[in-house]
Amino acid sequence: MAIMNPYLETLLPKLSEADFKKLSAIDNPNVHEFIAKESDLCQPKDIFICSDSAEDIAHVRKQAMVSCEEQAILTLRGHTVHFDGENDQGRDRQATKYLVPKGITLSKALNQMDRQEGLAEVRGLLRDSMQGKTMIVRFISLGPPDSIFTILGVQCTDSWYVAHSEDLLYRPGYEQFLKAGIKSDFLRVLHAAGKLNGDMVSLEYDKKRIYIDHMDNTIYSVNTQYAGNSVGFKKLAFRLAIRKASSEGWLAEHMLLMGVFGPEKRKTYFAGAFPSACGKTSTALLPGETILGDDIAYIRNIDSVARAVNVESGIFGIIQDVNPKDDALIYKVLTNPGEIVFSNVLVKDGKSYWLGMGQELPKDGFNYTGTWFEGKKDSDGNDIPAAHKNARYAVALKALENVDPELDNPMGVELGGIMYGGRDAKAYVPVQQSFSWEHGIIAYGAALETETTFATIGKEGIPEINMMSIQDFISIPLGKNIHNNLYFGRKLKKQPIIFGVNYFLKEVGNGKYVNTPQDKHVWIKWMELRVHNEVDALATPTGYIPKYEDLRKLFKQVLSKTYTKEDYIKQFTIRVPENLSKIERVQRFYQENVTDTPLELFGILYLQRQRLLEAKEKYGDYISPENFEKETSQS
Ligand code: SPV
Ligand code: MN
Repeated sequence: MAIMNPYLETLLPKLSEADFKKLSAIDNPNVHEFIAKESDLCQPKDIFICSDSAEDIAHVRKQAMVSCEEQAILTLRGHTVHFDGENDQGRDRQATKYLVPKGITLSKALNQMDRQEGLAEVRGLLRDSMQGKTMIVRFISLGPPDSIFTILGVQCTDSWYVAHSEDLLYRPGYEQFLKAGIKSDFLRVLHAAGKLNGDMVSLEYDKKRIYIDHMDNTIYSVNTQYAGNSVGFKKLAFRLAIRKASSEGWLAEHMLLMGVFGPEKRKTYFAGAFPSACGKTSTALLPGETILGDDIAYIRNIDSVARAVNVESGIFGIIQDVNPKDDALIYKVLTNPGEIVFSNVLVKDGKSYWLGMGQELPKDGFNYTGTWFEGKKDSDGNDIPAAHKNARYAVALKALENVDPELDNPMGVELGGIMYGGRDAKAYVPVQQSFSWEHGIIAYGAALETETTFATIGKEGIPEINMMSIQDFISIPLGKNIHNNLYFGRKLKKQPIIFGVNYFLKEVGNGKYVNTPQDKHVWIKWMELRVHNEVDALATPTGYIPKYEDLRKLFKQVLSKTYTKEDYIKQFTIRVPENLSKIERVQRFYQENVTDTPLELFGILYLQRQRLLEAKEKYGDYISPENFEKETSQS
């Protein structure tokens, strides 16, 4: 038991005897100080300390319903639904800012403000924000416990929904805090939903603020409930982890982690970086393979091998288009009893519905706009859909039948391959392998182009650079991040093979995708074989691509489909003009925004441009894959 310190003393009146005991058992005055300071600021009526005991977890779950932040979906045991406000349906880039001390600026592309001003503003908005409410305190372990990867976190929130979601999405950390003792470092998150309306939805969205104060390892989030803005351990703590990783020489990435089976049941682990709503979760959930994670990975060099863990232990996934055909695995979980929190779906007669679920939707019901009926319009006169495009589900990974047995391995899993994939309608082929670690990091990672999606608030379909898919979360100079990645690979004895994937390539001249969503399963099986050097590839100006015969075999094996030469040529034609303009855009972005870009980026892109120009000279603007020759070396 810790000695009574002044922080514990000030907290006494807010804590029950049991909660006082739980908190004082943590022998770390910094924890007590954080809670005392934030309680003093937010003035809750009382404080609940969640110890992760079955009883405490059940209490959180129950309060989420009692407070009406969640409602039961009556037809399926364990299902509940939560609604966020109409203006709170995704991550909010405008409202999310880094607090930087005077004299310091991050890369121009990052949203930042003066630290003192930001602290005054956000702490002002948080003042007295929890009056009449309970402040819930949760302790979390990011990454498996007792591991070199573990980072501890504490969150204070006034939302039972947020606290409940954390049960499903994160590993419990209370026991870790008990053991960690006085010196342990931890990330801090303070969240308040702010004033709520009758539907328990944050009212003052114009005062939504999400500020990251890396000097104090603290995140502030106020007047928002959308989990990407409020569950601090998701993308908010991720920003702090990226900084920590950068200073300690490891990588914190926006990546899925999965096991892919090769011949003879061989399993090869892959990490994959994709911007939000670009196929990351559905890749991680491919049937017949195993999942470790769908969103955030920490990667370390352990004995000169790249090893990775999932920071989380659950999925906060996009539910749109989850249907029995495209995402059979998760569809089954979402339509059977079990603990799931749905958000922003349509509810009718005790059942939940979402867009693209493979069946007709009811013509009315309850959704994020309240009572909904077909033809209901928003204030701009646009039709309100039955469910929001960014409607989601939160579920623990252990609820899935194909969760990988190594999920909690404190040493992580060895990475055989890393994929980078964006929403690129025009240039890159569906799958290609880089010529080297450096080429992969630059040409597929740093040059990752995508289009904005519904996962963030604002216009969809705007093309942008999304470096390694962490542009929204990066908290260090962008050039430094590229440098860190290049350097990380150079220190490895065995480098994972880097691949570029593109699920969103469209036919030239019309808006049709050249692939179906199922095809990604074939790409990943091909990548698995390449990691073990078991199939040849063709060397094109942008990377090594599959040979037709190998894909034909794999399409048959994996999808029982006949793969035609015509499809192959359509998908793997190298589009020189589109690739040249891609290089130009990427170069311009880094020249204009990133003063510390490593020179290698320009060198590698220059060589790619030269290769494209040489090929154009020989074969013209659109080059059929049949023109390319078998790779001669693999550097
Ligand atoms: C994403 O948008 O990348 C997500 C969901 O994974 S969240 O960041 O939590 O909004
Ligand atoms: Mn994500």
